Amino acid sequence: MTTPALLPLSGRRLPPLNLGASAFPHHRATLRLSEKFILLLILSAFITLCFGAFFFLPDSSKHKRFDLGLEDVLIPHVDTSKGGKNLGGFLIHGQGHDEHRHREEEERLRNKIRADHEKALEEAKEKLKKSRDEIQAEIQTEKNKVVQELKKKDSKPLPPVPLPNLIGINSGEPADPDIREKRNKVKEMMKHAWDNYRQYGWGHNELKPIARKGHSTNIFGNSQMGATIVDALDTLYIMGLHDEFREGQEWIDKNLDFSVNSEVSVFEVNIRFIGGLLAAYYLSGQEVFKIKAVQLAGKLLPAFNTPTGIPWAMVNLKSGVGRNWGWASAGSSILAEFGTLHMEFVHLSYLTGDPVYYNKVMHIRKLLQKMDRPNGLYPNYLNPRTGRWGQHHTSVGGLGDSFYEYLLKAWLMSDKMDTEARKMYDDAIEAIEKHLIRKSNGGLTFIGEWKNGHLERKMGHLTCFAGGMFALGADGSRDDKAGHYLQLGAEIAHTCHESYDRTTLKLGPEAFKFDGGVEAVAVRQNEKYYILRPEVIETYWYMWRFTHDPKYRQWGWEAAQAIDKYCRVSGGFSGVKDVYSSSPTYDDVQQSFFLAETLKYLYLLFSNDDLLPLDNWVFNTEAHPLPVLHLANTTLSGNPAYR
Ligand code: DMJ
Repeated sequence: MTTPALLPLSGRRLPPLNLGASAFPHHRATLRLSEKFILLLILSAFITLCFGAFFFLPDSSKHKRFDLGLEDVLIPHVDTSKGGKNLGGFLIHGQGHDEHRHREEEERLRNKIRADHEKALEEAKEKLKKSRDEIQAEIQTEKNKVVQELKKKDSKPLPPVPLPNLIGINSGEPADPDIREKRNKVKEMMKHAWDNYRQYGWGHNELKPIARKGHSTNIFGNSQMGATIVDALDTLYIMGLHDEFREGQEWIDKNLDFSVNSEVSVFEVNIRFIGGLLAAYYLSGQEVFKIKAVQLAGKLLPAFNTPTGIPWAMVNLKSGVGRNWGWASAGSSILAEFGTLHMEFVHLSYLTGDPVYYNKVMHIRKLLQKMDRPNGLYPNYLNPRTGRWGQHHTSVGGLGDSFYEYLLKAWLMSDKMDTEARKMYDDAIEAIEKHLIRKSNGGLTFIGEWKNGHLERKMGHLTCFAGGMFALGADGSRDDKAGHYLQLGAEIAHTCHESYDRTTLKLGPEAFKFDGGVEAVAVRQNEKYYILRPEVIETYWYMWRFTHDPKYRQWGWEAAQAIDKYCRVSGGFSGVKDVYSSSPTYDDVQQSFFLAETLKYLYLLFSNDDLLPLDNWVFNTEAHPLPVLHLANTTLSGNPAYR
């Protein structure tokens, strides 16, 4: 019987090879030469091994015992009649009797090896009878088994950790019908954003609401990591959108895979994915989120392999190779990126009991503490190879912002135990007030940018988050200046509201100036866009929580209405290119932070304060709530096993 020759993968046809009837009497071999060669090699290696084992087994007469895991030496027994001694319930046999037993045992083993050998030969013969497809299918099955095993190993439950006090995750319903209605409207907007993403962009990072398809940018690398799903989870949860939450959880469980050849932003992945997963874990208690967060964190760790330990901006999740953005001053890492890892990394150490994450972020802090700061300011750029500052540019907006935020929040998150972080925050804010914060001619307080000894009188939308930060840091401030910082927060909130109010759409531009008669207005065309950013609403919410001044709810409602009127399209929500134009064009992107932050802060603004109270929760820079860790009298690790 002959079978047709197989076509090798290379496409070159090889003649069939007959291994000979003596080796395989009933079958003429029809495998490729290379396959046969490999099989023969394996076979001969196996035979050599068996014979080797057979002849070189230890000689039992020279040894009192050889332990093959058999019960030949210590046998639980109490019968002492055959010359053995009973020691504590185990019988130790006399020597003559032993030798006889060992000879028998040796014979038994020889027979076993012979039988195994013959069985293996039979199996190998069987294998050669199979077609190439059958063999490949078997190999694939084996591979799948290994992958499954690895997956199981990877998703092993982590050691249980006592969860911190999770207060206020299901509350916040306002009694006032007007406020309730506004809150419901925000929830409806969330549903519109989610449903359209669900329908047109599911699994993609973001949505193009006009083209009605998936969207992504280089911060997420080149793979579909479902950024919107992960970013939106906790908002869905607090809004009580539990079916949607479950859909997201299911997608994450089945599809979120970090073993991809994709170069991602360490900062963005940390704040959106790790922050989002951790918050979802704390709110829902579902292990899958914690496991995924830890898996992902493991993939980010190679980014820290730099001469200084200051991480690269980007890392390839598969290879672990890191690098920095081409545009960043002389190959520098960015302050707001490497300085915005602390909250998530401390929680990772808490949940896993593994100090590796904590050590990484504390190393960054120690390094920064040792460095000279021009005018007490932190420049935005730091070279991870040399450990020297790059261009002397300081900003509380883009490139700097969340570094300051995380100093304050590290202190809050540690139940105010991390006084080192608080001191760094106080020092930094003092220098910022001195050099960057000014009042415009029209009386608007603004935060400018410091560029090589010169103050640029321009403020970014991103900088508007600082109003909320000043208010949040007021309590506990140096020299008891709580009133001063709450006031500063209110002034920034007012300025940012003006930047919205002075536009046609009542939505804020990306950046606005305080120069030559211009007050809180964008001048350059490429700074007139609004991309669904949260910072101004974020500040309204913090100010509302600390003052309960109704104007903050009023301002928040104005923003919500403007978003609904000008950014809502039938396929979701889109950014607009010019907030001063009465017929705006869309940028056709529904940013994941719109669901994570903008809509969450709006919802919280129209909820009672008992929803995620600030004494118990600290929001990461992507608005993902993480619980305060009450670490007094304990170590960082929440797991008693590590204490
Ligand atoms: C968000 O991803 C985060 O708030 C980040 O800190 C900076 N800005 C965007 C939204 O504007």
